Amino acid sequence: MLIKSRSRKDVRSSEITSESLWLSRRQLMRAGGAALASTVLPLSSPLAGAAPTLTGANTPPWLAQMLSQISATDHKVDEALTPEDIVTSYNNFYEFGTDKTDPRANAQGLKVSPWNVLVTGEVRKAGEYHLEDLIKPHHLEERVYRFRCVEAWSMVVPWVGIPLASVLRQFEPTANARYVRFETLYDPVQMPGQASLFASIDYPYVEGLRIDEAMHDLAFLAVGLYGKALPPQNGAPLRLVVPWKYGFKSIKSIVKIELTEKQPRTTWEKANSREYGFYANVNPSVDHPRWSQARERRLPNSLFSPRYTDTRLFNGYADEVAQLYSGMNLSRFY
Ligand SMILES: Nc1nc2c(c(=O)[nH]1)N[C@H]1C(S)=C(S)[C@@H](COP(=O)(O)O)O[C@H]1N2
Ligand SMILES: [Mo]
Repeated sequence: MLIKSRSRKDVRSSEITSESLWLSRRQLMRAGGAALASTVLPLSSPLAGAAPTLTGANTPPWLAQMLSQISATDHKVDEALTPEDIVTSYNNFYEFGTDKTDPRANAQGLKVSPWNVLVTGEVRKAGEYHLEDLIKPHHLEERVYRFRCVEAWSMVVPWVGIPLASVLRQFEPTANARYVRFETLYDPVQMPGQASLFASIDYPYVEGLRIDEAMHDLAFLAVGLYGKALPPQNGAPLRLVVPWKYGFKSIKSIVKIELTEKQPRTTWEKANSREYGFYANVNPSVDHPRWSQARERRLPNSLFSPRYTDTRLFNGYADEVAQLYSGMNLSRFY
């Protein structure tokens, strides 16, 4: 994860959707969802046919249906949302290239439906699941989380999904399950970054959590953002969101979930364990070997409006998660 100097075009003002505009669109969508729910229209009806403007053209019907009934929750922050156009155009998804604009340019062909997730290891209900069978038993909720990359930029994103714990419980973890290991799709035909001879990391991308971290209510599996299905560049159709950890823990396009007894080796730890640890908890007083973590740039920013803010311990979620790490030396377990 190199820090690259970015040009001001990354934050063109024309790309910025105002929060009020987004909110009014959101209300429209809720209204549409309520209408759908009360009249029980067949999915082939003209009204359902109009849905793609709200949910995205490649959204499978089961997901479109669930997205029309998102429940809001208490998980909000008192900060402005990062505009949707920034969230979906300034990305890290090395499978599609290492420049921030590469994922949006190169990921649009990713086939996200049907999508299977292999569940293995220390679970009673191992097997290969259709994504919809994992998601449909639940209710989608919206969670507005701060999102802090190890590269010292941050966003505020309205994710849509379900708590990771609810999904993990479906698999009935055994008493030996002490960690959860996640894997991204490996498909060099669809993911040109995986075919590159100059790939800077090993594929498939692997991430992991301790079981108590994974079971924490804030750990979230996202299938959408801004009320719509996840765009490919943001990790469609299923990605992890762990708001108190650096962004690289939030693995995208998950095809495998394994419950393990031993701590999994993760991609960035393998690439450079001195710079990227397994825990990767956001911590302003533990610097990256090559830069300070004391502050962050809140996107969208520019040369003339850098929008620096102080980074907070556990990204501002210390009240919720600090007890997971009581007694641990956070400089040693970074
Ligand atoms: N498979 C995969 N997952 C990934 C990455 C990646 O390169 N490949 N990048 C990570 C990093 S470094 C960050 S900051 C976030 C970025 O998520 P976003 O593009 O949705 O903001 O995804 C994380 N998940
Ligand atoms: Mo990141």
